[in-house]
Amino acid sequence: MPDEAQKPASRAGTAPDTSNVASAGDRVPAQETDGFQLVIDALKLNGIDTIFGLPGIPITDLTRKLQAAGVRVISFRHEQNAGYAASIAGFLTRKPGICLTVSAPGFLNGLTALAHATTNCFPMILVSGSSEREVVDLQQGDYEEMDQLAIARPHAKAAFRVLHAEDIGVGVARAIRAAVSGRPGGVYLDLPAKLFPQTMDAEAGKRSLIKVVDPAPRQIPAPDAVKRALDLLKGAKRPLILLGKGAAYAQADADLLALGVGTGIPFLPMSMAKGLLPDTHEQCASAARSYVLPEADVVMLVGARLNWLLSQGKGKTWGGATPKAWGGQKFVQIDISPQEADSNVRIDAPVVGDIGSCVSAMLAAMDANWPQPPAEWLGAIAERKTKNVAKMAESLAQNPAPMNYHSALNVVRDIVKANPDAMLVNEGANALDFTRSIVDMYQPRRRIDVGTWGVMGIGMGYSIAAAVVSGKQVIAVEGDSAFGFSGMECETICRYGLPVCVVILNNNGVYRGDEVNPTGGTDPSPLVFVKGARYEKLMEAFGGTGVLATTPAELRNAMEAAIRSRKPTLINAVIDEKAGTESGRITSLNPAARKKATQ
Ligand code: OXT
Ligand code: ADP
Ligand code: MG
Repeated sequence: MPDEAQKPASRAGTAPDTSNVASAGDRVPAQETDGFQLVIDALKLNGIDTIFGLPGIPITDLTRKLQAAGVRVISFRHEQNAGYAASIAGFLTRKPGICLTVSAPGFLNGLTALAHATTNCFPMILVSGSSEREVVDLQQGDYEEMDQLAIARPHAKAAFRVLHAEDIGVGVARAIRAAVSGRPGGVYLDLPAKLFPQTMDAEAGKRSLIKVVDPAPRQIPAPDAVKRALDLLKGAKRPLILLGKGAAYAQADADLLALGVGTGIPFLPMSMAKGLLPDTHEQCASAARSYVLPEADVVMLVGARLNWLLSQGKGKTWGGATPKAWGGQKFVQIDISPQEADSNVRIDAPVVGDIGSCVSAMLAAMDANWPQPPAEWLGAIAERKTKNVAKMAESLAQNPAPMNYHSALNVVRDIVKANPDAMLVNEGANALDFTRSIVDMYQPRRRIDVGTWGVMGIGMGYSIAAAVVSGKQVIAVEGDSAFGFSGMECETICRYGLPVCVVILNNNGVYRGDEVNPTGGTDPSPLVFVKGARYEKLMEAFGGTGVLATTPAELRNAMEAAIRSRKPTLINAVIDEKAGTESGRITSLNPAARKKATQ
């Protein structure tokens, strides 16, 4: 260990504000470097060019120095939104998204997003400053005292703390590898305040940094596993390919398309896999979902887990006789996690590896005369699809006043069709579920939403990250409740001048806006908000454009103008407050509603 690094770092006291160290940091002698600089150098060496965060003790100076060093620092109004931004940046780029926070409360604000990243298999690193270890461990009441590492560990794929400047290189390298290798996830990196001003010899510091080689190594599937899967698919009478967000993350788009088209097997995308193959593709079975799941005899899952979103692979959704009964399908599962198979029902042909390698191995092993699925199966699906599409077309053609979800989303559907490259962010309950089925997606990784937890609050963080990392137009379709979780980030959107068009489907409440207080008291129902709230003024307050839209024509004009101008825009689309249903399409998961339904 170099002598300099062994020196006890100068204690910043119980309130270790290093924000004054800017000038002191600048005075680090040329032959020396410090913790601030090593963190920046380690990140830059590994291609990190953007940080999402919120400054304060002890990382204020780190944010300044990162910016001075050419790293883009996107500064948020709340750490949770910065964390969601980092998580989706990781999903979109396959590089760990970095969220930088202060200690205890800032760390906790970011922690939800870290857990969200782990749950959704997104690579993210939450980097938090922390307080004086010795004081924290003796619980002597430090400024923002908290044992952050211990708290982060159960919510992260891995958690590390760096105590010495010469270990920064290893700490950052370990965090990057843990986030992106194998099944991606959230990683916590704890950087105590007194690490930053620690100095060491500059040359030794440089040598201590690690540029991670091959951070997400390919994982090649075993040839016999590939053969087993192909044999099962080939023998199927009613095969189905189910695409999940792991398939979108893998960025193996051309091979997936080749596999889909080559086998002729109908495919069903989970919400964030929409667009991997266009929703308008003739093999897309989205409009026949409730038909294909119970009817298919062999289902190949590609980067999708049989969790609650797929009824754990059993029960009525899959044709099982009782809620827990297996429907009789056989499953192929392509996944990078060897432990995923059999987590709910038997997987007859697990294919363990990265999706890119697995799909290309399958393509290579398929013979030229691969049989197309039986015409009877394809015909039955087409029939169901035609029926459902016609039913939807009928609803979309109506023009009620006030607008309902269909008439408003019919506009969004047209705008997305005309701008297939735009990013669509989506949250809410009815606002989520109707958008998913009404708005077709045409390109991979263009739809990002509430994910595995069905979490509200991702809206503005996702929008900001999507605009920042892709440079594309963002359209965020938001329930009015959902928007409230991150609405203050409209200021961030305006501050950075991002091309984000927020459309709030405003029905005055959670699910519906027409509930009343059963006691007749003056407090409103817990499910409703101020009637006729003027959300558009929030964007105007920060210099963006705000529009109140009460008709589809007004909504269309406002969206077109937003996309033309690329100016931050918020459109408050007024929806009939009676139009929604409780919990959207997952009413059955709601205990009270379930009770009512069975009474
Ligand atoms: O086959 P059938 O006949 O069944 O028909 C299906 C398809 O075939 C058909 N379809 C089509 N037809 C024609 N053409 C096309 N193109 C087409 N495509 C599909 O349509 C139907 C439906 O298809 P779908 O959607 O594919 O199928 P289905 O059965 O719905 O799929 C099942 C699921 C489970 C995969 C799907 O439903 C799904 O992905 N669901 C996700 C649900 C979810 O995550 N919801 C969010 C959570 S709800 C609740 O928790 C909320 N909270 C609590 C809360 C949360 N979440 N978080 C935090 C931090 N705090 C609190 C809150 C507060 S929601 C919420 C706010 C709500 O209020 P808002 O104001 O924001 O929103 P509003 O409700 O609008 O007021
Ligand atoms: P969805 O919600 O869309 O069904 P899930 O989040 O449930 O998707 O599933 C994603 C799955 O994809 C996870 O099991 C994860 O291990 C897997 N996965 C993520 N990235 C890859 C990859 N590059 N190769 C293979 N599997 C992956
Ligand atoms: Mg609502």
